[in-house]
Amino acid sequence: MQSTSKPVVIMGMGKTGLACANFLINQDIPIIIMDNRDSPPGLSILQQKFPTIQYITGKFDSEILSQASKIIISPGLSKQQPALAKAQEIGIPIISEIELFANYVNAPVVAITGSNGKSTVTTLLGEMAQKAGWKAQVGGNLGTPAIELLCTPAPDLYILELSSFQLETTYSLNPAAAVVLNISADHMDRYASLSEYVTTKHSIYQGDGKFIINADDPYAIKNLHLSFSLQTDKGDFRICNKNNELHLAKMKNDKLIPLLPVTEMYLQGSIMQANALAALALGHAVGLPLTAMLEALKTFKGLPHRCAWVANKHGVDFFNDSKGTNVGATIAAIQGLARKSILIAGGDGKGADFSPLQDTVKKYCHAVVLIGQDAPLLAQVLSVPTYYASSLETAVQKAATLANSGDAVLLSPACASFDMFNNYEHRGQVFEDAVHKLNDNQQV
Ligand code: UMA
Ligand code: ADP
Repeated sequence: MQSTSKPVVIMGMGKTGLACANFLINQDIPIIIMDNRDSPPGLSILQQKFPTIQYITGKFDSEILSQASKIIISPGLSKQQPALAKAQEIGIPIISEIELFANYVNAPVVAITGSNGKSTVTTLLGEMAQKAGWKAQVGGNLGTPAIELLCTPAPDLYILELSSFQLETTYSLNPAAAVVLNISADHMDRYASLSEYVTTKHSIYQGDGKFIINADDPYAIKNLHLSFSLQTDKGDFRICNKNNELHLAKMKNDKLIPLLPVTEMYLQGSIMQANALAALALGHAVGLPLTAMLEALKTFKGLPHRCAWVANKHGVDFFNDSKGTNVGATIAAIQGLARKSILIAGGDGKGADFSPLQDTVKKYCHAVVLIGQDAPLLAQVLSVPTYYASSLETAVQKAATLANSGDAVLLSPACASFDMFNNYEHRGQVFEDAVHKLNDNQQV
């Protein structure tokens, strides 16, 4: 990117805005940074670090935006902002932080998107690369902005989790391998239709890398380079039955090669098998050795707040799936447990249609305890007994009284957390604390 006298304008002072400011200032590129909140989270850090740059808070200034050399928009902001209309009209490029990264990166990139499983697959692939002795850096929507990864020497491989928000304004990433893990409705408060969301997800397939699809996903684009499936009769990476034991397997020259009995994976269940097959396909596409990848599957312990076991109280297992922030994730979590459960759900539903939850909840959950702003919308579509709780702590206590020995209590909200908590980690921690606080003598 050439230094110009016109500034790059950064919209948003969250993690992304801060990382972009840092990167561009180090490149001696003039910037202006704005946020429409009065006290955005990154403001004091920025002012301390870069006291001389221009900050605008409390609004987006359309005049300044229309004089930018380019605009870097944070993922939490939509391109449809009225303040961007003039800049769009005169053709000022509006790009994501990932596009900025694409302009500078000089090592291969693996790009991972999907409605669910992104963080898990990104982290797992990172562990596979590490086991193989490769230097890999993981980031993106996972937490560390991609552009921040460029501030240290280039690794052998970048592994990026990408959200649909980031993909909206990413045009030239050209990943060496890319996958859409699965698609179920999410962020319906941002997209006009499911098809707009699906198209945005599919835009990860850009450039000349190896593109991987989930052959079980009805929205998947057909006939790309590689596929994975939980079925035994399709997918380059699939499940097979050898000696009455299920294995992860791959197809090579029309022959099926069993790779690892699924029981040897540290994390069990079909969700994790799908994630493992996706990671194997991505690793294969970039040349990671198979033995190292399989070793990683034997030791990968997963991430917190994803169907994580918390405690057993009087025969009832409590699971924290606070990262279950959409309907698809909650269905997968309930099916993955596959046992009688009390579900705790609710929060900010992001405009979702909750009705796909109905059948799975009816099959496995004998009651649901509801929290948060969209609790009534969930109650409307569920056909099992529902109870309202005013806090997550009281929801845990109620669930404990409803559960019988041998049941599970599952926090999998199908909603974002922002109506009641700072983020999903905060919600998961409050849940875990409430579970640990349940009186061991209390009848459950
Ligand atoms: N915001 C404003 N005004 C502004 C700027 C932001 O109100 O001027 C609001 C946004 O609407 C949003 C919040 O501030 O509610 C944060 O937005 P942001 O774009 O500033 O977020 P960052 O701190 O830069 O974090 C972003 C991702 N956040 C979002 O996409 C909302 C983080 O993903 C990501 O880890 C980080 O960049 C590094 O890449 C979080 C997330 O929730 C985990 N992602 C969504 C998801 O996984 O479902 C997509
Ligand atoms: P993401 O980064 O896409 O949000 P995570 O790996 O953080 O995905 O997992 C989020 C939620 O999705 C968890 O609640 C988990 O139980 C569920 N999940 C993980 N992998 C899958 C998958 N392959 N299919 C459906 N749900 C999944």
